[in-house]
Amino acid sequence: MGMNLAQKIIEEHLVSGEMTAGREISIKIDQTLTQDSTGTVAYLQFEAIGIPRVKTKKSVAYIDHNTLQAGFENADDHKYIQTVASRHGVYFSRPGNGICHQVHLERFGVPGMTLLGSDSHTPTGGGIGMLAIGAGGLDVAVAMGGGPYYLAMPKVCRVNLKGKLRPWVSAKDIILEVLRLLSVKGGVGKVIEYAGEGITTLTVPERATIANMGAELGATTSIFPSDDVTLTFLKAQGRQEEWVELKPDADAVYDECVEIDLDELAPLAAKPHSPDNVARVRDIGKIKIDQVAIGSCTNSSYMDMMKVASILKGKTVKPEVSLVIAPGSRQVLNMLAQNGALADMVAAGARILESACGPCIGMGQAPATNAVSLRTFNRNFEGRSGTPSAQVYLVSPEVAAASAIAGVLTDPAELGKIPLVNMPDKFAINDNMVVPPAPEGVEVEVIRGPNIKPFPVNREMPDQLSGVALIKVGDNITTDHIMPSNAKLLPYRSNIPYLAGYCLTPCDPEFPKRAKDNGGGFIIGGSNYGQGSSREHAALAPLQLGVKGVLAKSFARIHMANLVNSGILPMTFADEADYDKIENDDELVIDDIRKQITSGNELIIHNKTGNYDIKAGISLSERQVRMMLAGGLLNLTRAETPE
Ligand code: MIC
Ligand code: SF4
Repeated sequence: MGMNLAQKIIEEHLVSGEMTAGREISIKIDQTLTQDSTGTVAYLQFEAIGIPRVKTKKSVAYIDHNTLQAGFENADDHKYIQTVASRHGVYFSRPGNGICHQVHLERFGVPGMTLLGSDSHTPTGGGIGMLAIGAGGLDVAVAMGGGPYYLAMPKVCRVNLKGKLRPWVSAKDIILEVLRLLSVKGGVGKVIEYAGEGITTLTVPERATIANMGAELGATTSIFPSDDVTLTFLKAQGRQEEWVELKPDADAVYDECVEIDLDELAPLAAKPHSPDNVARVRDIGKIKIDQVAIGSCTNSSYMDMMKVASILKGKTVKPEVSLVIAPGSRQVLNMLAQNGALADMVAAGARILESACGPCIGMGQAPATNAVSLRTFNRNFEGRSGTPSAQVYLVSPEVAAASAIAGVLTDPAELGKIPLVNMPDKFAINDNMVVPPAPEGVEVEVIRGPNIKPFPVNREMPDQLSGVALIKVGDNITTDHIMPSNAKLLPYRSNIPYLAGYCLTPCDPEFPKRAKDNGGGFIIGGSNYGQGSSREHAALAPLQLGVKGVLAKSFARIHMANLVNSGILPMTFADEADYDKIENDDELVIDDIRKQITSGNELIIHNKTGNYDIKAGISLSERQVRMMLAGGLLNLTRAETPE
């Protein structure tokens, strides 16, 4: 029986386990990446593990999220990351060098290698044929130390692309179509593997756009083959020697198949407030817009920017619209500056931002009250832009630029003939903003600012878990709800005690106080609880507040792993009708919890207030059970690492 591409790479990296879907496996990690908003805690954890030098083939620390320096905090964190990276063998990509995923694709990604990143959009590397996975910072810290990465063996879903995109339809529309078909839960437990004649028409950056936003499907990752198109890209990046051909066997077997006819696609948009709320731009109609933001790790490549520049050339942005553009990397920005495209953008009235995440994570450019904002980004969760009343639509760069000129949501086909934009034969290569680690790391002094506080570590699991139901939330709660991130809060990513004061406040402003007053307790969730980012702060902040367990209808992959890593018990309703019965402030008791979680995959929770029992499922591997008993991954790693 033939193997698909995901299986081939997994097999080549398999450290333990059986490659049966759903079973726990562990794989060797070749490369890691961190960014600054998850990086500080990841490196604090790496230091706590106590391994002097990273053991990966390449580890890179990027500064791209917390670049707004309204106080000393972010700059202090950057200094910490720079020095800790140098000491322990990690390359450091300086602020201004670009968004981690874009830069990694350009300069470091290697087909066939595994990449683990402390950011949920790490799967962008799938565009170049990597098995690239997003994870919590602690998992990345363990991988930097040479430990394998544990995950459930994914199912593999083949997305067959037929035909060729029509003019003005772009890679963003392909992934929006996949989201429309599969939904934000549709990828959970799966790798999305792209195949079919249609992929040969897509460049590596276009493939990366698609792989990137596979994160919004909840997928473990997404991957494209490594073919001639990949070779052309690597050549243009001066890295052709890193190319290998990678493809599925001709008789490869897949768990699921979906087909998309590229000729049929039209420009699409994800409407507020979910990336799968997708409709045709023409069907949504010419709604008036207030802001257009172009950039992010989804759509900030050279080609994306060139398309935008050619649409803007000689035009003026509507007076009612604020257009901001953040090219994804310094390489892109440099090339735009050299060939004059940047001047076309500026002349049209675009506000140019530095090459960083910026507005995508609410770091500036929060829209006006009730504003309609078109963004080429990947997430439009309510409030993520920094303005709770804003209406954010996710679109392609072509739709964004055409709309900025028109002042209303516009199908770019109305502009007529599509401008010709070609992939360059050679990108402008200059790695002088990547600082290699010190050869003798021990001599580097790690500089820690006053905002860096110790992160919480759980205790061994007691025999009984008890506490009140502190909050009951609905379906698809994102990590942006659990641990909001915006320009005001991001500087506190290395100060969990402070950050915890904002935990779950978009759902209930009183949550942190109630958790503290009750000495912790339980969170009751709906389905797909914890979708979105990889931030382990969404587990560490609840831990800081004494949360002991989360009882939900289902969980998103990375968040569930982060809960277990923190020693917070994720449980699912055996009977979803119990979700309706349970109420805020109900007192819950789980007796003999150590025994219950060791002996099976179901446990009994007693609702003392209602005087009834609830059956809950626990889906933990044998290793995760040990982790829960030890009070989290750090405790387990310390306990199981020989002196
Ligand atoms: C995001 O897009 O939500 C982030 C900010 O990049 C996060 C990481 C973080 O919270 O720091 C992610 O996607 O993992
Ligand atoms: Fe940065 Fe946005 Fe990409 Fe997250 S999704 S890495 S915030 S650009």
